Amino acid sequence: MPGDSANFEKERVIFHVDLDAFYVEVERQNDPSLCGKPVVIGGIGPRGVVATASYEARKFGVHSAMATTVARRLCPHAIFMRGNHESYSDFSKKFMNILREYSPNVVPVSVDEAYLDMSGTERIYGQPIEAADMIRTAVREQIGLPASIGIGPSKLVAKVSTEHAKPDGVFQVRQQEAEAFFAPQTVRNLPGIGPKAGEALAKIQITTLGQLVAAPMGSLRRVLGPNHADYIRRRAQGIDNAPLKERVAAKSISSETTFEIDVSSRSELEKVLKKLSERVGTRLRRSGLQARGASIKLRYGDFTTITRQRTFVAPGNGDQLIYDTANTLLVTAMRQRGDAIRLVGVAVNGLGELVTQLSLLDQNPLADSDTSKTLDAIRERYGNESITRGLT
Ligand code: TTP
Ligand code: MG
Repeated sequence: MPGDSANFEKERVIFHVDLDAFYVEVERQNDPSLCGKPVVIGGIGPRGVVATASYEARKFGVHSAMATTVARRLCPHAIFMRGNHESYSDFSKKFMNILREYSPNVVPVSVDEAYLDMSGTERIYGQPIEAADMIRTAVREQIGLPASIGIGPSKLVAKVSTEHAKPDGVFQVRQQEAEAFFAPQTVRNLPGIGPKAGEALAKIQITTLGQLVAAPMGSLRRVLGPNHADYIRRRAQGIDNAPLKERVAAKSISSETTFEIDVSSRSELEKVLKKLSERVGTRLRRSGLQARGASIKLRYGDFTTITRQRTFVAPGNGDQLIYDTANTLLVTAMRQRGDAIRLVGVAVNGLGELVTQLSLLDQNPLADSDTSKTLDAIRERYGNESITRGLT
């Protein structure tokens, strides 16, 4: 029947659901006097970093990952507070459970974000926009949090649509509209283009996705690498056939620094190690993960490189735990070889199974692959170099 074949060829309906100013809205549930006010959550010490800001504070330019001191300057009248991570995990779990009532295929990608395959649900929930409103209402009524939903024929298009849905809205882009929707956006808006690729593209005068699509393939291959260029170009055209769930090997999160002048002072190395540990810890917690161990990487002046690894007594994701472990490794390594160091790196590993412990993904038989999605989301945000596959 013609109707059936038309149905068969219909594009997928993928929802990307993301809570608005998640940490702030949880705090507002606990303390309604915070509603309507500029609120900044994050480290409040002199070296603290903003985890997130309410939309009232964002108007002043405050955003995630900014130094809190800068945020204070931009928005001095904001309420600054430390987060309450247990509460966020709790809300996250409830949020994911609500989503599971609407689709059997829910893939969490971070604490406040998930993909849902809503293909073929029109008979039950009506048009995608109506279904999205239903989900948003359910989330609002059951846990009090505002959610935004991007709707697209793929994860890629749905995710980018969410940015246009925010705050507290829905935005749908169909496959035939995707390329035109992407064209005026900056290349960094495309998940998959990290800071490094962004810079490399800017050097050849490519700043928008439309320019990327129009550029000669040869230039793209030179800048992005021969294999990656085709993939990125297809994505820039709004084409993404990736299934909702993909199995990827276990990963680690790492951060490293190369010194301009080789360093042999232990206190200076410890200072850097601390910063790197915090960076890694922030990414870990943000993605709702914990680690089983940490490692350090040291490169000496003569370019010999060593890595040293240690398992935590119990899994965790705190900065102090990561730093203490990394520092023990550093001290031991320095005792063995006291030469000046050119590069120092910190990584955490054994991330996979611990998502289940956080209860983010319970009831989900594919927890492992969902973990990798979380990592993908981080990689999309920070660029490929921030996350590497673990060797074990
Ligand atoms: P996001 O979904 O990126 O941000 P958000 O929910 O606060 O705001 P919106 O989605 O409306 O833009 O991240 C979810 C939570 O993760 C956020 O509330 C705090 C935490 N987080 C960090 O701790 N550090 C970060 O750099 C980012 C981006 C988020
Ligand atoms: Mg969010």
